[in-house]
Amino acid sequence: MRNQSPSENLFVDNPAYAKQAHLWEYAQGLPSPEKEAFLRELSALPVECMASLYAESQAAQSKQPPVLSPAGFSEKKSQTPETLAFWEAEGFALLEKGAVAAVTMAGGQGTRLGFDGPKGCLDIGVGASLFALQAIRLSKLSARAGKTIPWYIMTSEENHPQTVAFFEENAYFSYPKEDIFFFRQGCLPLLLPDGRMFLNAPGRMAVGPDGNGGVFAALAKSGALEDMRRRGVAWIFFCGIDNALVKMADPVLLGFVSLSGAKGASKSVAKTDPSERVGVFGLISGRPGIVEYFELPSELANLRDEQGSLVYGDANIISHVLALSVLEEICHKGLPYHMARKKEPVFFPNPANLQPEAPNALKFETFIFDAFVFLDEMAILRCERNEEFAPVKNSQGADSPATALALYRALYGDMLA
Ligand code: UD2
Repeated sequence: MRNQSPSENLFVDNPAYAKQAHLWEYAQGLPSPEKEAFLRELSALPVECMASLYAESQAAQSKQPPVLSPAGFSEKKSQTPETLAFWEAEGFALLEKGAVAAVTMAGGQGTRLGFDGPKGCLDIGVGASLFALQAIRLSKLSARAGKTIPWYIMTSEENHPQTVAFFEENAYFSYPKEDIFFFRQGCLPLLLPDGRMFLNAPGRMAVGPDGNGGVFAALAKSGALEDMRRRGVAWIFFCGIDNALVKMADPVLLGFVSLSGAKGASKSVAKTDPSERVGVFGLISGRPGIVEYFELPSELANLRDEQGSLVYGDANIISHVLALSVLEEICHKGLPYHMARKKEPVFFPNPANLQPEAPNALKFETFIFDAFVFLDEMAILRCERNEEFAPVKNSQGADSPATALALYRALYGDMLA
């Protein structure tokens, strides 16, 4: 099936395809060779997978929420200078051995930002793009360690060409080209509320990146995981592209996890208020995990302890470290899918809606932090928000380039750091 166009009887015999029969009709209206090309694209789409995801999403409304309990954390500001220096020295020893890789997950569509192009190309106003800031930070660490940190950058099908071109136009920000590895994540079709796949432009199926949890399969499939093994990597630092203060491959975090005995660690910051759009750490049915902001019941989001602090107050800032051995286990396991509603132009089927004003499509994605369930323990290091977290999510208001710039300037002034 994968290597040939679907025949009409597939749309009659296979229930998963029957729901997508409108796409067969659309193809019949195309002149050759567009028709053959479209049917070939259709044959490569995971139609059965989408049918089961849709069925699960319809049943999910009745699903019991997870049993959540608070996760312990270590607070960075409570540590003595000697302890922090010890963690940092341990982290640098790993960097000097070449035992650490950095992975930037930059395949998101950045819809809320409204920026035309990959989000990493955006300069929030410091005189360098978000990609450049990460390159500067990795370069400084590599120089201090005397060893270049291999840097793996996840892109999506949609933003891959622009991302690579941006690095080439900027001479890889003086980072050794042989130590930068771009790899594409997978993509999935979006669905209309009735479960049908659709086109967002003439001849173009509406598809999107499969979530930052797609990083594991993409690392394995692209050869990046093998490249890490070949380089002797033992620990992998994961971050997003949209935190202007991210401490790339932070030696303190690396030492913290290496000395903790855990095979994974992550940074948190104290959540500002119950409604903040961040995932929160916790134990989900006793296993390490994070509950995403749009899945945390409001009574838990608002739950406070006797001191008045939020019980689920450790916000995820996407600064994770995982042992390579854990990665090799995760890459062969599936992660659960989460469904979100988003605005997506609909060209076909009718009624066409090329500028939806409200979310009109279902998007399915996996989350990197769902892999934490495979860890017996996740060491959490609660850090200071003003030193570590300046999200760039929205074009205006909270978590915007302007708020991130103010946080950046407060910490670094006019320096590029
Ligand atoms: C993310 C976290 C959330 C919170 C918040 C803080 C996840 C799943 N959620 O929410 O818990 O901490 O950030 O800033 O991590 N990305 C990809 N491929 C994709 C989707 C996303 O590479 O298919 C990247 C994206 O480029 C960005 C990061 O993952 O660097 C997070 O983006 P998001 O939009 O998925 O998550 P967000 O901001 O809603």
